[in-house]
Amino acid sequence: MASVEIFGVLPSTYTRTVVMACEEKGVDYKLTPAPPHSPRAAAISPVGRIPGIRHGDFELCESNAIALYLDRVFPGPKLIPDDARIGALTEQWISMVNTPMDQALVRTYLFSYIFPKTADGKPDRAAIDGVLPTVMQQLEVLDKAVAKTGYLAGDSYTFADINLMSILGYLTKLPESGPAIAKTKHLSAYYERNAARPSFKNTVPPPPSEEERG
Ligand SMILES: N[C@@H](CCC(=O)N[C@@H](CS)C(=O)NCC(=O)O)C(=O)O
Repeated sequence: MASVEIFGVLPSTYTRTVVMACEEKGVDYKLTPAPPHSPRAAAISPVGRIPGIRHGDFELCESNAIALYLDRVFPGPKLIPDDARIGALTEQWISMVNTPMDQALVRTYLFSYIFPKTADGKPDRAAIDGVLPTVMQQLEVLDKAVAKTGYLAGDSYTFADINLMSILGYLTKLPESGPAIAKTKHLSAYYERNAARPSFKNTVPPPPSEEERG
């Protein structure tokens, strides 16, 4: 039996981060499909969000809390380094990506393509055009952030990078953000290098279905 059972679906960026975290640490895991608000998701997350995990008799939701737990329970490379400054910088980038950036890059830009609310089901052009300046500005911020060491925090691959890679996996394929990332000085090399990691290659999601909408 797998040590950690993950409830979620791979097209969910947050679920993928937890699966990648297990891969990076060498934790034996099993992914049990559970869309948001399904009974399994709701049994672990009080707000029905994914991912959730079960480890023995312990259940936990929220990707960042799960990463912290995996670090404290399992050996393997640290997802959130112990060093005070590097650990805090890791948390800083997780928060920044998960709040303003997730809102613009994922909930608005990506979702306007994959889950448009338009009458004809076509990408929501108005929403895309409206958020594009913010998308471009955030990509510039990220380009600068990885310029120095090739990582978001310190000089190793942390949960902050895992968290961002999950989103870049989508953005590199969209018509405006893809070419914009390709033109960046540092972010494009960062993406290519980290996309070659087994944890990324082993977790490429299938296209999301409507019920997996986050
Ligand atoms: N803060 C949560 C966010 C999880 C989250 O938003 N997951 C999405 C799927 S990627 C979801 O369950 N969405 C359903 C909803 O927004 O109600 C985490 O870090 O795990």
